[in-house]
Amino acid sequence: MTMYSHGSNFDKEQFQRELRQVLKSQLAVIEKNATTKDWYLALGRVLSQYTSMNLLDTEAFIDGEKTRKINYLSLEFLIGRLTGNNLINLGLYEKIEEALQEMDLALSDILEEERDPALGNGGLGRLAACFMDSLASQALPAVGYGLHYEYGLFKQSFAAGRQVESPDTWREALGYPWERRRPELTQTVGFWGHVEQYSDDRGKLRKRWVPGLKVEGIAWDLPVVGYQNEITLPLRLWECHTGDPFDLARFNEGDFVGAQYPVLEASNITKVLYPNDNHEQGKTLRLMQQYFHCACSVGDILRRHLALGRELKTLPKLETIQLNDTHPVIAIPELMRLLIDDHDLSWDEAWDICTRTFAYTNHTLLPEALETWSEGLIAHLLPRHMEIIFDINHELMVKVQQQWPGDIGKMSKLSIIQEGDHRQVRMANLAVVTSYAVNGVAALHSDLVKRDLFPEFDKLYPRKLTNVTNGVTPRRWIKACNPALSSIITEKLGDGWIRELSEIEGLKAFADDKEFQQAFMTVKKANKQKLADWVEEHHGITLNTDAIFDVQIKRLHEYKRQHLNLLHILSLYHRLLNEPEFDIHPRVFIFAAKAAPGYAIAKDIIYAINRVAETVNNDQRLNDKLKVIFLPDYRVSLAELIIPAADISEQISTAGKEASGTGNMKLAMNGALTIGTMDGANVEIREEVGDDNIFIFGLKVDEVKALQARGYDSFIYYDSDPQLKACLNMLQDDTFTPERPGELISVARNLLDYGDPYLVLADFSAYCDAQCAVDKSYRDQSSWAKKAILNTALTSKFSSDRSIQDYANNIWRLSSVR
Ligand code: 73E
Repeated sequence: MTMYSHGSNFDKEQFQRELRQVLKSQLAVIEKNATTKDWYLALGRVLSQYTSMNLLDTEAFIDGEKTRKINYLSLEFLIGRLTGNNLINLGLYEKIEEALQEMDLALSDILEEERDPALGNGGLGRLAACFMDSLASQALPAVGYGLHYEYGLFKQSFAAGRQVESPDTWREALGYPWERRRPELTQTVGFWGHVEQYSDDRGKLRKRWVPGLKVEGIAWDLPVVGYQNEITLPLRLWECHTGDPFDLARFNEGDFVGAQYPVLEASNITKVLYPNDNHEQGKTLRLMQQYFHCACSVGDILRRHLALGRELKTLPKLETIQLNDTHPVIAIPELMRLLIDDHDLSWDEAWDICTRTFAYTNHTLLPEALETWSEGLIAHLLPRHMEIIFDINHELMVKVQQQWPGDIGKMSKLSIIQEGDHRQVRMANLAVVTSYAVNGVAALHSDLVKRDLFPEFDKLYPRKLTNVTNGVTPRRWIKACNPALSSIITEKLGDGWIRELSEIEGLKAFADDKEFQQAFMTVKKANKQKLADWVEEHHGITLNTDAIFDVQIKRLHEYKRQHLNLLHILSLYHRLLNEPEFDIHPRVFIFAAKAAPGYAIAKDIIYAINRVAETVNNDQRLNDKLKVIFLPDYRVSLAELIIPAADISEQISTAGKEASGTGNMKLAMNGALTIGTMDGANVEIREEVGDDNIFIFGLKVDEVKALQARGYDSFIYYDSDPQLKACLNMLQDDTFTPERPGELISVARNLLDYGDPYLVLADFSAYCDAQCAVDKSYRDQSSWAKKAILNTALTSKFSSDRSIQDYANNIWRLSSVR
């Protein structure tokens, strides 16, 4: 068996033969007619033969080891394009590039043909993808479990400045070349129905769930290629298939349409990714997705365990199930059900296994994102699971009574069941009670999880709540997306940093070196030019690469405060036009963000930015000092183009709201300076790079709380700050919407009449001051270069390899299989 890595046993002629063969035999295309797309598909198919073999070999290898395995359960894996990344990790990039060149083909053009698999919304899904890369690259045994959505996150375009959504058919007509269907892994999943009591052979009274409908879960494996180490882990995505389209009983009773209804509902289970980030809607189909995902994944984990002849009681020793937020928490009652009902374990035995198998990561404190499901809905869809949840809650209430005798308040606060007219199941409580470890995703966030979200649980289960600060993979986010930066780093330090990012600290020694500063800034300029060329080609806007490229790229959300950025732009516009003495270094403000389709104010903010951009970009009086561009369809591949070109990274959320952020890490590593609040991982970035190399501003968490407790009144800021007043007034008149005054009024209203829930106005003046400091600082190019170099040199903590090491050491207690 050939293991393809390091490109050591790569045979160029054989590869070229295989490529031509696949083109002709599988795609039915003759070479002289082949389009770049055909070559992309052929290349993907050839390379995926290598990774498929590596995947099966890794699987067999790991099965033979008695180490604990990680099962990473996530409803989202925002993997991005695979071809370029896999080539790098296989160690084949240059070799394939050369082999293709001989055939008159440009690898870079071919790579552009791949559609991003957009199987996630934002940071949470991208984190899961970075973690898989780090698990594979550090040879840790793991499987990623997710869903095989037919449609990923919607495509975004703008019509007259407004967001328009269209479906994302990421697999296109001919399928995605990297995936493999694994029919032998098919799982059966039930829904609805009822619970029966019966006596087993030995006369023991037992329960079983008789589902009203069963569907099939088909496994698709995507290869997660470790960095030049011969390891390939599976990312296993489940696709739902419904079988018999009729409920025969109802059909025979004459209810023709009704008989098909549950099947119609079930056949949509993996149709589409829910497009909400940090917001839960409580839709039945979403719960069905979650359960389908969990039933398939837990079923597969047990299948693997039992197939190796292992006993159930050794499950916690050999498998950990990491829950990526509460979205897969229904896996807990599912495992309890399987252990008790199917495998005849006692409650205590099953509970003991579950409480040593599950670990849970919390990603958000936003109340609208904390999942609760109506008890009635769960009882209807998953009747046995609801019983089990009640039983778990009963035991919890006994424990709470022991800890705080007679304290009804504590009981109602900690209960998994939220009382009220419509009782709700709190998924986070279920997760905390069951899991052996619970972590937040940045130091500040984890402190707030303890202090504000779960103070009582912290008391009830000392040491259970911990922190693992997020990270991003340096393979994709430096090596692959920024080859020019990578080469100058490697020239100075060798290429060890790709595997062990802490080695990049060696750059610190060159921060004052004029020659290296020059090289670093030349790379930055070239990356800005590359972005500018792309923008020119795709959007017809010319960008001045001498300008500061100021970037805010992330989901559109009020708490992320893109509208604070907008207000500052308005203030610059206003001052440039009205204050003859006022001058700035040219600046290009770059936005990219999708808004959830149902999030009206988020869409209004996009519209406002687009209207302002149109006016500002065409105002000749500004002498090219100010440009604003909102790039449509933000996605991983666009991030890979923007991040290397950024001078300034906007991380300006209201303190306490952004759990971590990960774009902040990618941008800093690529030499962008952060302008940010003391929120999420910004706090740790500041700790690493030092105060001189970051622009921190605004209210801190405790100040935000105090201000809100006092009663926040945004009009006070509006009335007392003429600059701010002028900006908000521009949104309310027709400056940006000629002939249609008031079209942007909803944004202003949100900040004034609706109380400014994220304290934009309170932070406005501090933000403008920080931006002023940025402007001043950029004028000294040598000092700026030094700051940028230090950002790259001092952010190795934010490698996802370090995050995974933290999980491995402190939560999973794992060792590498090497
Ligand atoms: O701060 C980010 C964090 O960096 C946080 O908002 C995000 O997770 C990132 C990775 O830890 C996040 N996304 C969601 N919750 N937190 C979420 C919630 C519901 C649906 C989809 C995503």
